[in-house]
Amino acid sequence: MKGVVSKVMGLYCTVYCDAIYINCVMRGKLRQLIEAGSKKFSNIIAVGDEVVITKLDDSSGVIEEILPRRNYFSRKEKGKHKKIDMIAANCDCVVAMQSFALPRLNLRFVDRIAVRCVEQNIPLVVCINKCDLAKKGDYEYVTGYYKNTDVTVIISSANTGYNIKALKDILHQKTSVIVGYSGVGKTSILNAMYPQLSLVVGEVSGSTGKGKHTTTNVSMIIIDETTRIIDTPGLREFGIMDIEPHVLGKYFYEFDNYAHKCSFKPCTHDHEPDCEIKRLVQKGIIFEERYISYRNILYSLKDYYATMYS
Ligand SMILES: Nc1nc2c(ncn2[C@@H]2O[C@H](COP(=O)(O)OP(=O)(O)OP(=O)(O)O)[C@@H](O)[C@H]2O)c(=O)[nH]1
Ligand SMILES: [Mg+2]
Ligand SMILES: [Zn+2]
Repeated sequence: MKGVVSKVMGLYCTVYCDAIYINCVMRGKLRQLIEAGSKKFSNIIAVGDEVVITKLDDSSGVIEEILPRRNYFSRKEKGKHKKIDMIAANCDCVVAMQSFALPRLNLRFVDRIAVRCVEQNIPLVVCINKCDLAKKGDYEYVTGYYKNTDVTVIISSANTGYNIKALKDILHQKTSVIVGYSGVGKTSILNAMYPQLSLVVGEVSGSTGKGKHTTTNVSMIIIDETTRIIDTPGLREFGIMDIEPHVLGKYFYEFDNYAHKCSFKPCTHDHEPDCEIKRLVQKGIIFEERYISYRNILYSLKDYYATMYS
């Protein structure tokens, strides 16, 4: 039988199959793979993976096979021994969530998530929550930041209900994964969209503005047969250290359309003369802060690759 992994706990997974959840263990050969340690990934199975299972008499099951993935949403932090963490597999949409305050906005974090989404060809929705706490000019800033990109920006409030229906409509009939810092309201927004869920939400510390990592597991919530949402624990960092510096520009939506006009090919839009991207920044067509963020990521990748190969 075929099913989809809704939760992973070590060698055990919950698999949603024929409208029920089945606790499954992995077949020995898959376990050996895990124990041997995959070279590239820290995990070999992720929430969202489609699997073939055999049901056992006691209503548990065995995972026989992991089916090929359409895509996977992952991160890779700095460090020689750090592997790629697969956060979720087979996603139609990534929702990168932030809040206007508590914790405060940091779009550079979202930029790295955006790079991953372009690389994996997964549409990105940037949801900025807690708009009830926004200050004057905040809305304009976030919408300006992603102008001329393929990103959909939604400003929301789980507390007041603002734009909850709009987000719900976007996520309808898709498998989406919601990611972001702890405390931005990922679980709260799920409850606001689907009050019947009554998921547990947490406090944000008044002194640091940080969340308390209330959600502790990646888990898929099956809304109906076609709408699935993956809630994730708060991320402190989102690394993309597996991306080589010279290809980074390809993963910035609004750069890639114009890069053919740069004199240097490939151009990293940094030190090279006669660069179209730098011209567009000057003309205000590319938002300057996005360009600064790009250079920031570029330098961190260059530094990292230099130390890796020295
Ligand atoms: N003012 C305001 N507070 C909100 C809003 N949405 C959520 N919160 C509050 O933010 C806090 C954290 O919410 P959670 O939904 O637990 O955040 P989370 O992103 O799921 O956090 P983790 O599970 O720790 O990653 C709670 O106290 C919520 O009540 C909002 O729109 N406005
Ligand atoms: Mg949560
Ligand atoms: Zn260039």
